[in-house]
Amino acid sequence: MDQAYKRLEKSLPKGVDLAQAREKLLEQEIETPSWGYADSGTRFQVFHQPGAARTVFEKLDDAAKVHEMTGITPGVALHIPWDKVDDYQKVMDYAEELNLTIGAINPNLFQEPEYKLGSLCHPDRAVRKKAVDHVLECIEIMNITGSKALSLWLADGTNYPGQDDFRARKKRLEETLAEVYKALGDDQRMLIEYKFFEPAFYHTDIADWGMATLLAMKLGPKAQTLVDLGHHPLGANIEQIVAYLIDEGKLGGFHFNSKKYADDDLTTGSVNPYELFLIYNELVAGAEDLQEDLNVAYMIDQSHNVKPKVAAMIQSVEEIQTAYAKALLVDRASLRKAQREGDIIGAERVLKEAYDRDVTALLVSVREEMGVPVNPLEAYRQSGYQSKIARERG
Ligand code: PSV
Ligand code: MN
Repeated sequence: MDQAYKRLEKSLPKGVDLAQAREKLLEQEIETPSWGYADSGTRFQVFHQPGAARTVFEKLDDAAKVHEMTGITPGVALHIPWDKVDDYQKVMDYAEELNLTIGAINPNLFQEPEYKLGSLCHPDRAVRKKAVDHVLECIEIMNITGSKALSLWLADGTNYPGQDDFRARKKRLEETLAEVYKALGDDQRMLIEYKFFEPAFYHTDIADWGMATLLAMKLGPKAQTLVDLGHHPLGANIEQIVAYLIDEGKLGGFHFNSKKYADDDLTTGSVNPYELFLIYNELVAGAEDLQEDLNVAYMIDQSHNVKPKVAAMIQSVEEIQTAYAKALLVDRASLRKAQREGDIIGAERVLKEAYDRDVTALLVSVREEMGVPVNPLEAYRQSGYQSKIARERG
């Protein structure tokens, strides 16, 4: 162990275990999304980036580079049909060659003309069937690729008061979801993602964590809720939502990103790193209290419209890893004591102390053990990969 690590260890409050934090960090995994490597934009413009991945295989190449630099991103989430191919075995084999695995499969229920009035909630039975068939196709892809998570997000909703019947839509959704749920294998799960607006602007059919969780509870143990950090109204206390879901055993997954206004899809930790830390604080406390692995699927879901994509992904992974490292070093005994005694300032100070702590020595030690660069973003920027893909991919 080097000097800096020892200094950090010495500076920690009694009872905060650096070696244990190190072990946890060595186990951390975060999935990256295939679509984060491809050209993307807003509804106003897509700016082409030189070297942006064009095929699922190029996306996997980029994901492999992120994993090579960080050591904690072996899984890649796919979006179907954005990543549709004739032979998924080939995708699987290529991923294996790159030391990657296929992560969550995301059905796309928002880009077909038939889905104007919804997909799984559509008033017309034939459109609902088309949507169900697509999700079943995605479960088939999970079976081939070994994916364990079906990540379900619906654009369903209405734009105007009176446009459709809320309760009828809810019933249709319960029916179609139940059909899909039946097709899941024992070790597969359905992650239900919520979002309070966009593209529907009057109501969305799964608007918040309560609705998603109610659906998940009715469906059964293989259905859980997925929290996308960009999908809450301003001011929503996401860390509380996370704590609630942990307590109910219904926290299934995360989509990490960052927002200033709404679903901005900015890179994780860019606007609100303290919120990210507070979320991790709940995750760490929840796992410690329950004394079990929470089995949460951690994924990134953001679009890099103006930042270079691979570098932006590495930057995000570092933000998440840092937030986790800081949360692992919270002095929980002092926090509980302050809470018991009604010492509000003391309790907040415990959290602030952990948030302000420099965890570089811990991260360096973890990265050395994993055999990855101690400064992944810098190493990537020096690696020449960006100019190589720009040259090769045109
Ligand atoms: C919707 O805004 C969303 O967060 C869902 O997860 C989609 O699958 C993803 O974005 C597409 O980028
Ligand atoms: Mn999402």
